[in-house]
Amino acid sequence: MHRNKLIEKSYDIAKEQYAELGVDTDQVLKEMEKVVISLHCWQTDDVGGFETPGAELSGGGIQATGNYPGKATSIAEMRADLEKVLSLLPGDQRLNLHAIYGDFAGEKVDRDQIEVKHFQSWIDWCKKENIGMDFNPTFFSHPSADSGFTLSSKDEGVRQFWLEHLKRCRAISAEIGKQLGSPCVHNIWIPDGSKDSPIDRNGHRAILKKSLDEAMSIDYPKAQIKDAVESKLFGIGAESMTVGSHDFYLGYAISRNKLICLDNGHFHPTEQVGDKISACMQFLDEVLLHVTRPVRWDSDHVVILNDDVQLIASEIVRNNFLERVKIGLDFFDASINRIGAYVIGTRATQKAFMIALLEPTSKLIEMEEAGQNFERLAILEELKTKPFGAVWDYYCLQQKVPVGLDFISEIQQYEKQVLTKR
Ligand code: RNT
Ligand code: ZN
Repeated sequence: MHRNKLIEKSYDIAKEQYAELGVDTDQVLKEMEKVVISLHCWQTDDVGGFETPGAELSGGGIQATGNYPGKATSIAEMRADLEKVLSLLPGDQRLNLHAIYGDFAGEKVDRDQIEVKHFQSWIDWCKKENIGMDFNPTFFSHPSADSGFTLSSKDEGVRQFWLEHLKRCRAISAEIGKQLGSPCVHNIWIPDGSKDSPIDRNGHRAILKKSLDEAMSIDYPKAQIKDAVESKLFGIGAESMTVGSHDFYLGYAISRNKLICLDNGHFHPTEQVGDKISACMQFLDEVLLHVTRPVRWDSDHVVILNDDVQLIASEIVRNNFLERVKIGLDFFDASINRIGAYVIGTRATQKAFMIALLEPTSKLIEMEEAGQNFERLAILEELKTKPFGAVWDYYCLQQKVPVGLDFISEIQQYEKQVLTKR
């Protein structure tokens, strides 16, 4: 009780301090309702999936490292973990599921055979949790992806197999969106590329374009499915060429009216995804984000509140793009408690949006237009030491989720009671 009083008192003081800068913190708390984060299911089990018992992530230029105990090994465990995560997060979330996580009930169902029925229990779970659901075809961890090419393969049999997978995933996504009454963001990422310099880059890109067009020729209402395409610079074992590069997919998304998925682990280290948003928005209706943290060769460390994520959030908020940007997360760290990884990464992303909302943007633009750039910089620096934490804590209190570090003990307890028994 005493603690809650302190949080409220701190908030009142923070409110006054932000008001001096022209920022209304109560309004910011309301605006946070628009920050909906799609929780990627694959941090629960290191991208293993449930196609076969004990499946592991393999191939595709992505890798989960670490062997921290307690990973989810069944749908029931995964749902329990996600429910725990949801209970520790303020605000609204969605579920982002990969095709390898279907409810296959012990049956071997290959990727070109999946149907809505394999995902019905997930749709029902989302209904129960009152959340929306997003979906992804899985073009890795499969023998037909071993050559390094899927939708861009020159082997027509391989290409047809993956094309069928993609078509089915779109049909499943549309049904998800229909049943849940919220458009399902269906994101296509393929690992296609090559270790050494190929001669026929163009050939593979032409095949990818053809495959995508063939799959997209089936029309679904936008109220049910929103297709996104995700680029990458390189992957492990695909260092010399990635078929689905940023140029390729930006062109594709613009010409086909699709979403571009910007994963901030997929660019040259000095490129900023935050800077790309307003560029893409001139030509696209919507953008999907994969918020992550690249570290050296890895593109998928747990998100923390850093400058990259902050610029992404600030650019979205400054330009009123919240309704046009779908926010997904993409990281998988198997070396720490996985529930902890989710909570830290999601909260860090939410914090970045809250900090962005706590900016007196119009005042800063006025200064910028008047050439008052020293004043602009002074305010930006001052904002860094304003009591953001007090607003954040109050938000968590208001949302009835653990404040400050209180989630640590909850996760430790869950680890002791549930995770270590797996
Ligand atoms: C891989 C992409 C992709 C995957 C998920 C599992 O580099 O970022 O989004 O991480 O599909
Ligand atoms: Zn991604």
